[in-house]
Amino acid sequence: MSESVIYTVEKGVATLQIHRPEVLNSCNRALLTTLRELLARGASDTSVRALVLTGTGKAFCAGQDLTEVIADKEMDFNKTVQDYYNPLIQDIRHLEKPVVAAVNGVAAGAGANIALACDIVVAKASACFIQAFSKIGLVPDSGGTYFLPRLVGWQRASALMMLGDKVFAPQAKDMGMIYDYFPDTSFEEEVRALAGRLAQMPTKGLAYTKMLLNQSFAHTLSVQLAQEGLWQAKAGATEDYREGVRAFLEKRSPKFKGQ
Ligand code: T3D
Repeated sequence: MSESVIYTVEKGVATLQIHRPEVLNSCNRALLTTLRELLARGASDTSVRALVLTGTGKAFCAGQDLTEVIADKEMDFNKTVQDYYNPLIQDIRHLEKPVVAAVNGVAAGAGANIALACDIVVAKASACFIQAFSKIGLVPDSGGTYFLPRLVGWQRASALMMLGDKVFAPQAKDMGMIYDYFPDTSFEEEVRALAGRLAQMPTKGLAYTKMLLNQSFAHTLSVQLAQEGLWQAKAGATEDYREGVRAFLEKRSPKFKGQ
């Protein structure tokens, strides 16, 4: 496992910090492999009930490490995307726990789109998002052409992807690209509070909500209504649901266990 991701667990929250600050946390294959291994660790650790993906230093992630691309003259772009980026995005979307992207600085190229694949995206006020691909003649990947138009609408997505303009966190929030942003000075504290809150919630119910959202845009209303019934049956069979109702009737705060 490469040392380019720092993994810590505290109070039910696993934090994955992308750690190649000298190259703005850009991704090489070793880093992408490690990220997947650590997401799997967080997924299987029953003490972990929420995950945070963030970066060290001044960047969240500057996308693909361009020196790796240049160094490898035989590089097969499709294979890199299929073998490294796509599985990472699928892992995030299918991980049965909430994944928060805590965007601590610039998020460019695949770095921006990895963030957008997460369940809740928050950012430092000074952080920015750049669909940098067009500036080097590439197309957006890592789910960018899927998530961005769904988040901000076709026209904005199209312009951002073609122009590669920098979008700072307040503007990103205004256009619905991210959920919220926090002052730089209190960012870590706010992220801890948000993730800590998620880690106390009914984990299975959140996972089932995520699965429903994953399918939402591909379904008709009637199919999605039917799916809601099926997932509601699973949620209604959890211990946390029983605790939630008991706590409501007893007029006390629930103590969810993620079961
Ligand atoms: O198979 C495939 O490869 C396809 C997959 C593609 C996925 C992609 O993500 S393609 C898009 C790749 N990313 C980019 O094009 C972004 C490149 N970086 C930038 O445009 C800028 O660095 C930023 C706008 C992100 C930040 O600018 P700034 O001025 O704050 O920092 P900087 O001075 O440009 O960068 C600081 C250092 O990080 C610098 O190194 P140095 O000069 O101090 O030795 C720079 O070269 C390095 N760095 C930044 N981004 C990358 C990088 N090194 C390698 N790869 C990078 N992506």
